[in-house]
Amino acid sequence: MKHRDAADFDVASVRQDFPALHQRIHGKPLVYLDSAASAQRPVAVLDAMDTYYRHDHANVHRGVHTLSQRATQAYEGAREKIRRYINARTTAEIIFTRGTTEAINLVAQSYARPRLQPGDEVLISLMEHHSNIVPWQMACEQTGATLRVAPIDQHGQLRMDAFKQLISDHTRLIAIGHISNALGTINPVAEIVAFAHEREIPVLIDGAQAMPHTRVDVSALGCDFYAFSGHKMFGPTGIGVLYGREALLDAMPPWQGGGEMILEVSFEKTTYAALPNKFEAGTPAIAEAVGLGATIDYLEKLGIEAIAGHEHDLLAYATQALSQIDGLEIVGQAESKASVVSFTLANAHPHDIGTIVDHEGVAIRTGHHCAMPVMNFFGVPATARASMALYNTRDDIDALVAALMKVRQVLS
Ligand code: C6P
Repeated sequence: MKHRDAADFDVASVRQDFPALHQRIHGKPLVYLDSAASAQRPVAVLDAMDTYYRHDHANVHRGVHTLSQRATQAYEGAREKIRRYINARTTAEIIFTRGTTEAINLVAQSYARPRLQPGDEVLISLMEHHSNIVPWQMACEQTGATLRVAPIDQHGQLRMDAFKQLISDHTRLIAIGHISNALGTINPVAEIVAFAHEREIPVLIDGAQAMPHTRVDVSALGCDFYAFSGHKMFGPTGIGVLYGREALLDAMPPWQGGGEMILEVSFEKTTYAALPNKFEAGTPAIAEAVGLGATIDYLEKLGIEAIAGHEHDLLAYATQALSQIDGLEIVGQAESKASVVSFTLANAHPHDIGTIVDHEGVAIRTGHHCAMPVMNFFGVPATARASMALYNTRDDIDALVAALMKVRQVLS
């Protein structure tokens, strides 16, 4: 994807859109550097959800009354916005889920589980988030299939040679993260899909960390499944999306039963609704879908290429500034990276780092980032992670650096 020049991006005006950023923490201005865990929401998203609840709320797809029709239009309108944004062919391919985790579990249980047999293999990589490991482990345990794990190198890059070698006649599915949450590495997903499809192997992409940073065009990528969460892309929690190719989704059985997903029910036989409803049992997260639709409008207004340009500048600035700190090691130095910097600081446990910088108003995440195999690979129990988004500034990085100096002072 082409970046636009960072100078084109009016970050001061963008920051005005995010009320949560304008507060003091322990008496210091908040510096929010934890967007990879969950991003903040712009007013446009908060307002869309508020307006929906104040004026349009009713259950969807169920009533002929006006409010139910309005709610249905708002909910289905959000689905159409998402379809257009990621360039899916039809709204039948856009399944609302609770988030990335639920989307991956849906594919593991409804696509993989009925197909996998002993001797079959699912291929993932070592840098996956637990949400793109455990569902496959479970499906493999349930079926007798084997989970294969492609290695990474010391820079935190996927070893493509080894990855390709691990693909065999036994590989039934590849599940790969678009961007690593623990390292920031951007994986060559288009190359992986092309290589896999030459061998007729379907590919699921975990896009949780990609949607806030990069253009995602599922038709251009050609992937079979793409999973993401609303809350990492400035939308609400409790909503996410599974994109799936219609032919695959059509052939999959529903994974949860209940209202919404049926055509006809009798005690003898139940028939299922058409896509996408087949996979949306029960009353959905309507306001959250509306909020996610508003997020898409917001991202389209700013332009993802301009956002990426701004973040590219922040990443370079942060990498340079943090590297100057004595005893600080950046974990994950891939050539192609999103605006995530994981690091360790000599003689400081990441949790102590997180607590001390919080007292300086700086929010970062510390821990294993739900990527324990990555921590094991680099031989660390945990890292500190600063993750930047469209509303961060170079001043935020300076504040982090100053807070880390405080850590050194306190712990020395
Ligand atoms: N990563 C982080 O701090 P959910 O929780 O379903 O919205 O997303 C799960 C998930 C899946 N894949 C990747 C690559 C992710 O980064 C995440 C969530 C957060 O890094 C919370 S652990």
